[in-house]
Amino acid sequence: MKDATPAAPQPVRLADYTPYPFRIDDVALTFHLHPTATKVVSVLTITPLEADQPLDLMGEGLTLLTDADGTPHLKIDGAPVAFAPLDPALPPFAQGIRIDAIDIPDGPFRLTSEVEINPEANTALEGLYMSKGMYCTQCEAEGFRKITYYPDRPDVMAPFTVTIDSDLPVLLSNGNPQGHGSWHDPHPKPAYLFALVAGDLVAHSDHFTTASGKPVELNIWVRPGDEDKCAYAMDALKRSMCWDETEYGREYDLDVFNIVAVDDFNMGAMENKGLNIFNSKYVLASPETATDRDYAFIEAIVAHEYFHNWTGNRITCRDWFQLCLKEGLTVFRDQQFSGNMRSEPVERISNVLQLRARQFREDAGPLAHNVRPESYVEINNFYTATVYEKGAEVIRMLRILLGADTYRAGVDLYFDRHDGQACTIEDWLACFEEVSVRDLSQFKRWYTQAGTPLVTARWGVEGDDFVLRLSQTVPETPGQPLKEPMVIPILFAIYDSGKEIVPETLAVLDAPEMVLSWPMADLGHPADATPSLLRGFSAPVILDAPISFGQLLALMSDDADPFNRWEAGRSAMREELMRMIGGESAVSPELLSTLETVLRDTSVDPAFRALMLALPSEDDLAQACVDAGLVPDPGVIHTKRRAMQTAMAGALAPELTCQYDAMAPAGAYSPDATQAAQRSLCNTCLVYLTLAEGADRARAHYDNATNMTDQMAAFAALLDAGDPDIAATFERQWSGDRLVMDKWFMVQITQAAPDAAVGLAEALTQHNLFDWKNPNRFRSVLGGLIASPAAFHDPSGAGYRFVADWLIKMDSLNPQTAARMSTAFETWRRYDADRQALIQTELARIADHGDLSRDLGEMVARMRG
Ligand code: B3K
Ligand code: ZN
Repeated sequence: MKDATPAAPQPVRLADYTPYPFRIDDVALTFHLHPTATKVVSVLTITPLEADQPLDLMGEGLTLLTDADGTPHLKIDGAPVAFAPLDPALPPFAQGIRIDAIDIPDGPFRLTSEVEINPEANTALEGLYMSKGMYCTQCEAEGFRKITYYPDRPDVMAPFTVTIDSDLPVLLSNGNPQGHGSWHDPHPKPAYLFALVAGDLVAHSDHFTTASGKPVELNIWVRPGDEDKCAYAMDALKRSMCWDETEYGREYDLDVFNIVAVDDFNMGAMENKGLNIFNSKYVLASPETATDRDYAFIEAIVAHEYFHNWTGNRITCRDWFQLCLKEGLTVFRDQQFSGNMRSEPVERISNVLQLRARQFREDAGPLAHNVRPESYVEINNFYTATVYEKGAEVIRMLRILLGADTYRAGVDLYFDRHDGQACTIEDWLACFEEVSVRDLSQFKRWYTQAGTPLVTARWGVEGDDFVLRLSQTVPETPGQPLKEPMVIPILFAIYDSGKEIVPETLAVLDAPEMVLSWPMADLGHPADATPSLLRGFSAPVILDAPISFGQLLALMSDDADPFNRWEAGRSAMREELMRMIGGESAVSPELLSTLETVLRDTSVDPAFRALMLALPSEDDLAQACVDAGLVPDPGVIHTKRRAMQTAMAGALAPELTCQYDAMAPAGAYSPDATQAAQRSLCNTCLVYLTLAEGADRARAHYDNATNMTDQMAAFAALLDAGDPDIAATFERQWSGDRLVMDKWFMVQITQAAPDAAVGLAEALTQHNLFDWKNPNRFRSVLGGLIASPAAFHDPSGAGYRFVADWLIKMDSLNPQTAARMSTAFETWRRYDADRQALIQTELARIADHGDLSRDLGEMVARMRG
């Protein structure tokens, strides 16, 4: 289904915000469900807040029904009312309708409308749609307008009553049940949190009693046959409910909390009030079908959506520019939760890996934008790593700067003051200014300036002092040539010969430069004082610190901060790889022996050791080339990275074998962090050992695997080793399991030789199980290729053409999914002139394709610059 939008859609601007001039006191909706002709009856009780204002209601693709006499069914207090299209250049069903001020009563009135919609034809998966015979909805950000005429904006909050008329056995909506198919949600909510689900579903049920003694019924609804895969998600839900009570003092507020798993979903999950809807990938898990990583995602996403009940639902966003108000905060809360449930350092490292891979990449290219953007064409394009992950980093910094207690006091004040409201970043920061009695206006620049700050650190002995000089710059980003200094919390310590000579300290860099110094005498005249900077990654910045290779190896062994220990290892590996990319062949024996020492240290968490053994990604190395003033060659990067892996495998083989054996699973599978950590080290060793010794061990590992984590690791290793039969063997076993087959599609591409991957991806799109209308399956194949830079950037341009062809095709069906995938091209300026020209050709081909969606159109225009 295409959006009927004008050729050049106008941007929406933060500066143009005006409040809605009406209050919606009550919403009563009745759905007569039908796959192709669902009738939606809406009764709105409305109070005008300002005199002489027209009533604007958004609506897209709605057929307004008529009474027997042909009068359109749009009535005020029972009488038909005249209306005009919201945009005079478009028909009323394109964007919405306006009722002239003259036809609006002075006091409260009832507006009724009856519309028809076609869920089966809704391939965009926004609004009311069908997924395998089941009705479901996705309304954030602006999907409710595809269901009924309504002021579909987050600052319009109302209580909803919903009646669902259908023969299907399970009929769900928000709030508390009032009998079969009837629901009442007493908490005023914006329309984007509306949800409806109807289908032949079964529940995995449980219950929870809140801290104040209120019983809550919990259900996870799935298709029959999947009910035995819900236990972990349910456990994660109960732990999340408990955690929010103890850590943030937040209790659940309805009698029932429902989660529904759907196969066709544009993203991970959605926090609809009392009725979370999830991509089945983030609910369903059994040891045989889900990896440890899948379990960790399920835990984090169940928590994330549950935490939105307060940060997002009870307190929502005034407008979509404030999206980070709910998303940054909720990501921070889910990161805290996962850190508490699992290993804090391992979680932090994983978060930073993700931040750098997605957000730093975004910030460095044409799609860079503020954590709080100031204009958009299609809001769905701003559910980005910047809004989510950098938004979470901003809150983490606030907590570091103010301290945990003041942070908690500020959040408490925010909940007290703003419960039931639609708020702004200004409202949020004002709470912290009040409790801390500090001026946060400079800190607010984290919301209003795009780009990753560069912090430069230099140090040395000056006279009788040891001096540390810190400075900052923020790079130019699209539309923002000049930047002001940020407030950057830098946690650091100073080391000398493996000893901490300055304990952990917080420096707040809020000017272009700052100087810190210590009398050498007070430090005991260190011979080689080295700072361990930005501990725990205390700010989302790029650090330029000239730590020598030898000092990096020392910090890799000695730094008391686990994050910086890992970071030192990563920097040492990156330096080594950059030397190899520059033409050197040998891997430093000192680095190899330091890695061996780390690997052997059984006092350290195995998951941490596994992370220490992982090399920077090919995409990281491409950026490292750019930072070093070089043009990255993805093929060379791939070859050199592999050479380093092979060298590590050869040099560390005896210790890798010891650890592989020591980490071998004992007892029944459990997805807990302890066992998952052991498997992660075991399987990391397996990958290296397959490189060193050939495929026999991986084959045995595959045959003996009792869970998907081990099977998948062995499968990937065997593919990498060129096993000719393993893909077919795996397929025979799992062709009936959709989620497992998503992995099968993806991993074949990521493990393929770069010159074979595009051909393989093409062949896989011809496979009878390649259902491109299913976003998970589409992402498996396209995402697999994009995640393999040497293949995607093949000098022939075949990777670019393949992706562009599919973006064009997907755009006509599901613009959101197409637009999201288009970020594959965001780094095009990094590459050589030939690749740039090839990418430009593809971007132009997409842009010139007639009938482009607002979503993909905006993305391509921004990327072309
Ligand atoms: N709030 C949703 C995301 C909605 C995306 C709309 N394109 C999921 C989440 O962040 O929890
Ligand atoms: Zn969220």
